Amino acid sequence: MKKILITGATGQIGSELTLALRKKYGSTQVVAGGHPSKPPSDNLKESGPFVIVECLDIESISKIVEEHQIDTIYHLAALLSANAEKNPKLAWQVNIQGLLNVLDVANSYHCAVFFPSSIGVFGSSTPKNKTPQNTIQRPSTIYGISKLTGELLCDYYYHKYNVDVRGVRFPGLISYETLPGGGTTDYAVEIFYEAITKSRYTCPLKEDTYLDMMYMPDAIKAAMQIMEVDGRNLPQRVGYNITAMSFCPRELAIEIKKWIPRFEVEYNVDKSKQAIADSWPNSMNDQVARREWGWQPRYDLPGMTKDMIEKLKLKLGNNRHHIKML
Ligand code: AKB
Repeated sequence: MKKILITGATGQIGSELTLALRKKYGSTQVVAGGHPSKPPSDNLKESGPFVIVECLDIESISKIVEEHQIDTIYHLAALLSANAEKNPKLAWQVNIQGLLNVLDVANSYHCAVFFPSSIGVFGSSTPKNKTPQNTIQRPSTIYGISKLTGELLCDYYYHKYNVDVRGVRFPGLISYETLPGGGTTDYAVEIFYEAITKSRYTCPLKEDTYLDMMYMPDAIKAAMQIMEVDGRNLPQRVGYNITAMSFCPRELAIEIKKWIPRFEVEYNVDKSKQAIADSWPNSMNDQVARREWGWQPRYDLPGMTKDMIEKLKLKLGNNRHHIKML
């Protein structure tokens, strides 16, 4: 039976992954680890063990792993791309030193590790369309540099110490439970909140900026699935390209308008976010993940949009008089 620790459990992925893992393995088997700066929701705290984990303090991680007899760590704590650009040194500390600490603890206590990488590992010299699994990687953002270094560190710990590290390159993630924070792809979540509450949205990216995206249920499925397959079938191990859809803000707005006809988008480009988005692929090729461990997304753009609007409508309650009946 797995005993799991999740770092960054109060974040966008962690808050949903914790509940999904508790449903599968039992609530006492999954320890949610949060940072003091981001308190847990009632649901997260009440559905199983919650601890404060400070990833920059290796003792804090070891203590929890030992006390709870952890054998698997989902290491989600990280700074996202736009925030990382504002504070590159902190991003390096959190994203690299934090990962090194987790890998060292995993090595000492024989834990498996899940490492979430990102489309950010690619840069402007990478082929932009259907970006292959293995290709040119010269990221120009500190976030991308930290994620690419993270992938290499994971490879190193696997080959040198046999630490069972696995991971994927997530695209932008869209969800209704917990807001993302400080990412370049956050617009694809914010747009739904604003569409429902105000029927208007001011987008920080140009209307024709294509990026890979994924609905959270698919991201959770990927994170759970890759940790369950036989490791001998994972020659790539970390940094698997995975994607579910590629769209630009204009196409997302058209899809939302099908449900909220009065919805309007204007564009006020944030230069820093646009530069980051322009350096990332338009779309990734995820054939290697499909072939090696059976990766298969469920949600496309229309399916995700319909579900997001249905779920957010329930969550946000009142302000939904402009929404066409689903
Ligand atoms: C970000 O925008 O920084 C993240 C990512 C694509 O890794 N959502």
